[in-house]
Amino acid sequence: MMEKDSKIYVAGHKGMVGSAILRELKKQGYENFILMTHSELDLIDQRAVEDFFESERPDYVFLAAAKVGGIIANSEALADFMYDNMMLEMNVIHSAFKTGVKKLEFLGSSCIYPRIAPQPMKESCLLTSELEKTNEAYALAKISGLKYCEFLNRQYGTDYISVMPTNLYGPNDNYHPTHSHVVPALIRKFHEAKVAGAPEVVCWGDGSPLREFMFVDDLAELCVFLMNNYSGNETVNAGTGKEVTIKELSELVAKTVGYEGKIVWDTTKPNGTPRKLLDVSKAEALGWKYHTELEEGLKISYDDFLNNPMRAER
Ligand code: GFB
Repeated sequence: MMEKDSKIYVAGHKGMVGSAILRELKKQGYENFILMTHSELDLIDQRAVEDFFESERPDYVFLAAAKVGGIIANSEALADFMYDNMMLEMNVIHSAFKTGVKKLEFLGSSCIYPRIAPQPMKESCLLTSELEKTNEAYALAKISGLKYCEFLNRQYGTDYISVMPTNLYGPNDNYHPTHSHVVPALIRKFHEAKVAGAPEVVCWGDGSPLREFMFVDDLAELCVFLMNNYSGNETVNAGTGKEVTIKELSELVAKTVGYEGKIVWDTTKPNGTPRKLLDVSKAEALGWKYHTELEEGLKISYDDFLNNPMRAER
């Protein structure tokens, strides 16, 4: 169990997931944080990361830093997604190990599971068949991170855990027009179309893929819960257990934003994996359940977009 004054390092605290974990920790009364921005500490720089851990010696680490992006960003920059994520994970996890961090939690993604896996996907389907090609590099990096935690536990008896969230959205998301994930991309597209009075909005693919979306604050609650209540080599899935088609999502975002024009589909853009629904029975058996429904989470996200215009510039 973390003490309220334990020294906690949240890697990636400026991002959507890291900032949500920090909010949750503060809400629960934790107060002793080590926080480094990207310009203060480049996690890809092995020497810098080692020096940082040597001098700061955190008790607990949440590893939420990652190079992330949507389907196009992933598929266009396969090499960068692999290198940046592998390097930063190995640097942080290894330095944590060398300096005796009590517990580390590594955050991954549901894209670690095979493209065509039995649905909903259990933690045990990891590495049972081929990965989805559009995010193969990112998935391989995330699999390496979770396996490195497992291998340290097995070889050296550490207490490092991992959690694999489904598609996330929420405050502090990245609203880049082409490189973001589908929820922030659609919030921006529909908002800009509404303001411009545009007759139609173009969405990618054919609208048929099924996706599960979870509000990031629900994940943050689970992350803190697992740090305090879970130990084990197998990862823990984090999701809602509910899915919608991308077409249904687009209609919901249009409604949230108040856009009444037409939605058209650009089938030259990839659909990605046809379906990726997580089996969340393990997290539920541990005593956690999501609580923000998609409609409500989208309203909060749209407010965040409206109140933080700089986000759209990223
Ligand atoms: O969120 P997204 O980029 O990633 O796309 P994935 C989800 C679905 O939404 C795809 C469609 O079928 C897209 O074709 N889509 C429709 C759009 N319109 C848009 C749009 O304007 N922007 C975007 N981005 N999508 C990612 C992985 O896969 O999931 C990452 O690439 C990561 O590795 C993440 O794991 C959670 O769900 O397909």
